[in-house]
Amino acid sequence: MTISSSPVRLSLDEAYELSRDVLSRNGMNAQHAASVAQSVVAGQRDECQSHGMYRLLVCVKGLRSAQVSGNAQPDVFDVSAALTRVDAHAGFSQVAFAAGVDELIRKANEVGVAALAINNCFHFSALWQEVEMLAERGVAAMAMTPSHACVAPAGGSKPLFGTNPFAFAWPRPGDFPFVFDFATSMVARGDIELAARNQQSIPEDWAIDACGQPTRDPARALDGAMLTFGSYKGSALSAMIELLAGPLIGDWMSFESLAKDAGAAITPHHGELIVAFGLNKFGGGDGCAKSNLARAEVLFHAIVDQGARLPSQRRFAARARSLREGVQIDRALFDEINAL
Ligand code: NDP
Ligand code: PYC
Repeated sequence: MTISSSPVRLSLDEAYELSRDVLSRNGMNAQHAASVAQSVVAGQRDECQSHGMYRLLVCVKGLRSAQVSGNAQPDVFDVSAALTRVDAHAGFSQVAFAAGVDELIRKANEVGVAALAINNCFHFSALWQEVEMLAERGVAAMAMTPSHACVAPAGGSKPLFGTNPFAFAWPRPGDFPFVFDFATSMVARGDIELAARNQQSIPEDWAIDACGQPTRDPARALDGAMLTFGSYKGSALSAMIELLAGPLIGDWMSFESLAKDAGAAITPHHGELIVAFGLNKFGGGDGCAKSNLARAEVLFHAIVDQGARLPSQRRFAARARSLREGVQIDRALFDEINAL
């Protein structure tokens, strides 16, 4: 028998059906399975490997641990004219976001600025998915969330912060929105996990080992502490995310999420904060939104005109490729997913 190690190519529909089936067979209801499958396939489609179908492994681990609910029905609370809160009841963040997003947009357009606080969710997804969708629906938006403690504050050597991503999107009429989305660590932890799976070394400035020494070994990095990007600047941003998407919204910080995990190594359990801005209320009101958007275009063109690229352009190009050709998955990962 020949054992193939070549990557597997799937159409987007096949990737979605496989992901949804794996999640359903492991206890998710139809709504959860559809929402989470859509999210991991979007990651795979945009060639964000660390937040693509690889995440099915940890999703299933969480479902099997019975700590994650695959059938929670989120509750939506109309807290004030500008604030909506969703209790995910220990379900995945994607389902909670879907429950609150319409209210967030409505309030941002009515008040000018609005927030969606998601509590009590298991969170693993890339944040661009949410802010990009918000910008496509006409509002500017930012999102942030903690994770599990695995990043040392600048100047320290022990895991305290999560990889704490921050994402922002701005609508561009007739084009993809302007979107950036980054971990406040040097890189997402998922990329170090993938390097460990593939036995690849990592750059020396990503992490330190358990003795506080720089390391290129992903396994040692996972046992040690990751580093923030931009030294003390990324460190301060990461702390801000802990505060705004933690105590401000009454939810766990990364070190608390990790303590609750108690070695189970499942998806982090905490909250998320999303803020949206209604362009029709700021900058002179409704009549000025169009010309304000046009002025923003001058900035984007000036970036590109000097040879720089806009964030997310790699992703959008990958998306176009995947829509044409389907997605490619590492054979070992494909086999592991099938075994689930
Ligand atoms: P990257 O460093 O790969 O990319 C960060 C951003 O910078 C992207 O928007 C990227 O766009 C853009 N970018 C990259 N290179 C350039 C360039 N040369 N010029 C302009 N823009 C550029 O991402 P990270 O490793 O920091 O994070 C990866 C993902 O992990 C994020 O989506 C994040 O949400 C997710 N994550 C989720 C967590 C969670 O708890 N849920 C925790 C941590 C991370 P492009 O994609 O087009 O390259
Ligand atoms: O890749 O850093 C990461 C991550 C943490 C939680 C989800 N993704």
